[in-house]
Amino acid sequence: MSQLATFEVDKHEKFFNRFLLLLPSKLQSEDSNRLALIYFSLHGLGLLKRLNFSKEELIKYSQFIYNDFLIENEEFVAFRATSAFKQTPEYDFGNLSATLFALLNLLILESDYSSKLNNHKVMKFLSMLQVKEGEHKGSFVPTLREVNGKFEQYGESDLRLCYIAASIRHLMRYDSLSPSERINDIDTSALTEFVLNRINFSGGLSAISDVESHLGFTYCGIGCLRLLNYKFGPEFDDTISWLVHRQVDYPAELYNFDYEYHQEEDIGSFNGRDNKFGDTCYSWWCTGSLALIEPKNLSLVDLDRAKYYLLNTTQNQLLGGFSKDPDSNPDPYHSFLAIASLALWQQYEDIIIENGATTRHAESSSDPEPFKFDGIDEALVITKKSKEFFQHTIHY
Ligand code: GRG
Repeated sequence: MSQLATFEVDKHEKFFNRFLLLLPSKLQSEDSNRLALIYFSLHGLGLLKRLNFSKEELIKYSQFIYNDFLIENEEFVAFRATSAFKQTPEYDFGNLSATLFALLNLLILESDYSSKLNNHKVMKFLSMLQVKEGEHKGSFVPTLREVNGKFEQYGESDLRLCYIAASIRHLMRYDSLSPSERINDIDTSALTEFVLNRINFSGGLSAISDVESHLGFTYCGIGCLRLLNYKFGPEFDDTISWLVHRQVDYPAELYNFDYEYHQEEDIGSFNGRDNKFGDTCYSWWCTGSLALIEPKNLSLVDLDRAKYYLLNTTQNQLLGGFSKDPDSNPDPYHSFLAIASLALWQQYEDIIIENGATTRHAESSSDPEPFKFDGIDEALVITKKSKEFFQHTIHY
């Protein structure tokens, strides 16, 4: 491993600010993911400790989220994915992931959403989306549609939506209310059971039963359980092992033959499933999952190599940001998750070193002081500052 590349904090700051100002035309089709793109950029800047909005700007941007995305009717409160259909009510519905990203954006914009959003009505939306029977019982669908004046569930369920629902429930503080106060609660036992049933023989989790385990879904299952206060025990040992084996390594003696997925520069990265190339985002989905089960699990992977992959292979030294792999352009999703990973590893550095793995080896004594990130909450994937704002300001 040659010397670690510098972390280009100023360029990353500019990169996220550019995306907040203007989306490239290439991302036109991502309009319905606008709240997610804003989330990656705002929390990315937050982790860099470079979110420097004035009070007026914080209010103005929060107002934009309430005005353009909030849907409130007699039954429920939710956020829409795109304001494009605001004027056409027949297509204008609340969306589960938009609701989560709106709330996470409001937290970092320091808006006390508990004074504006009725938590029972948000939970009503969640309850309406939870699957009540059949093989997907306990899981969630993404949205509702109106048929003959009645709402019905619309879309396919999967583990991402389970994680998103558990996050929203936590943000509505339903886990700190007494059972009699939780008037619109979801069925948390059915949700827990649905997630536990997605664990495959390999230890990884899949979107639906008996299909290939995938790291993104594995994070979502583990994150969902953590947000439901599940206590992880030895039943997750195989999952830990599967997670550790997501890190790509190609010892030359093993790969002297022609192996389709052999790519020297992938060493240290993580892949999403067996026999796939490494990808920046899986640095987060893997090490975030390991930390959610127990932070000392982070010492089971080689974080020196992992850091080298991000800083030297997918960091864009010219434009700022991080790309999916060395051949792609940087984008907000991979940039945020690379920075979230680096912040997580720094946050648990003492535990990692105590348990025998080092992250300090990668830095020589002549290197300048490493950049200090804000902390990260590995369950909600938000800055420590936003988590503190939630704890101190959001009361229901
Ligand atoms: C709060 C950060 C945050 C997220 C919310 C949406 C979500 C929760 C998590 C997404 C988890 C994730 C990455 C799921 C995997 C989705 C999927 C089907 C990936 C497969 O994509 P391929 O086949 O990738 O392009 P690989 O690397 O497997 O080839």
